Amino acid sequence: MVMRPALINVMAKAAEKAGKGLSRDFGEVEHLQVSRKGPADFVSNADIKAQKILREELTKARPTFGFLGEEDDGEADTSGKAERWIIDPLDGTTNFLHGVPHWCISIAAEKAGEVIAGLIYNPITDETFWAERGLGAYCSNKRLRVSGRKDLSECLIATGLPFKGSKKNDAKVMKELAAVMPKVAGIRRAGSAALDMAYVAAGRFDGYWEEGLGIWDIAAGYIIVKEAGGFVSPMVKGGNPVKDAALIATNAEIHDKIVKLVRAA
Ligand code: LIP
Repeated sequence: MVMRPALINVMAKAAEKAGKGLSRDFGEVEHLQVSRKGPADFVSNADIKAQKILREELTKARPTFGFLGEEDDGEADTSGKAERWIIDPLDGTTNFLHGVPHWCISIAAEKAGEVIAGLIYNPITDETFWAERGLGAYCSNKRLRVSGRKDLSECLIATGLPFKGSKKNDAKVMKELAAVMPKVAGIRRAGSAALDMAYVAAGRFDGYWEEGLGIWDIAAGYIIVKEAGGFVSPMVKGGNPVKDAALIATNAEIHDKIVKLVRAA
């Protein structure tokens, strides 16, 4: 039995409480697909309710932390705080909206501008991916290690593709896809950046790249991949993968090859 650090226990407790509400709401979404307006407003409310629960629980446990959540619309309370939470209460929103059971809650703790701990909770599979700087990465109680695949032709790579209204450079993403796709065993666009990164840490994906994200999508995944022995680079040389919310995350063996293909596209 792995002894989880106190900070991780705080994050896990908050995620599990918010996850209960989201799981209940997710059960409702299927019935709403046929409604004239569809479940968009219902899902938006579910997202906001989850963030409210997370904010209450995390602030109760660590009152000195600032809070940056995806649903804050600029009300980020992080000014002058040495430590802050970076939260995506529902990552994989479009999956959730369509009743696709692949979404999660992502919580990162940042101290002096560096991510020091991350937790990604998937209520559908009851998997809690977590890591704290220097203590390794875990899925529930199982130690996580990235895959050992070296041959790109055997690798499964995830990414995020453009969609109406996304903040991506569509033409560049299509060039990246054209560069990577023919060299690998498969590409997956699963719809949750946080789970994509958790899967790299777990060795399920050998690599992942995406741009045009929010810091809340990838902050937790960043530390989990690194503590699982993976490498994370910015999309643009000299950038910051977390602050830019545009990154390439892979196992240790294929990193340089994937970075070269994506950056040169
Ligand atoms: C989503 C990411 C996904 C990305 C979408 C969106 P959300 O996060 O997980 O990978 O392609 O643009 O950012 O909006 O579901 O929290």
